[in-house]
Amino acid sequence: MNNTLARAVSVAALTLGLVAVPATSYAGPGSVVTAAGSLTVYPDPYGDGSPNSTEGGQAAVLAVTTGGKTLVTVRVRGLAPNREYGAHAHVLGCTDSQGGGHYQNVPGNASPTNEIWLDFTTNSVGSASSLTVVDWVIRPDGANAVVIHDHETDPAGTAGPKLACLDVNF
Ligand SMILES: [Cu+2]
Repeated sequence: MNNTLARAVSVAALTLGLVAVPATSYAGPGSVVTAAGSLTVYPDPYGDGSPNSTEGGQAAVLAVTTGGKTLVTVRVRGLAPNREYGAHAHVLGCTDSQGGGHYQNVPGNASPTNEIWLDFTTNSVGSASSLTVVDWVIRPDGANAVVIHDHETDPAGTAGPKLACLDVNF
């Protein structure tokens, strides 16, 4: 692991609460984007009136770009316990076409190396975190949200209905 990536991982560890050091001790190169707050929860995601398990949930996202790579972490809480969700970086903001489509480095190819996939499984109290690193940098204003989906992402890049969203100015 090179120095810049190691630094990015240490920032991620801080954000995930794994290391008890003030985040202000970070002073590395590259760009850092953070976002946190209550999820924008989409009404009736299944179209049949069944409940949305993300109601009342919160999320925090960290994106670190350094050395031509991008590291993204998401933390969630207040979701259903012991449950798998899909999550990705999306092109549009939460209230604009529910985030639109997935951000893709090379348009037209859905994969975890060409998109930012952040699937997670909640613990017994409905919290989770996930992390991904891709070998490219997000284009300016190219991605504007993290969207949480009903189930884990399949190889074709689909993950079921959109349940909730956090605006992130990647
Ligand atoms: Cu998605």
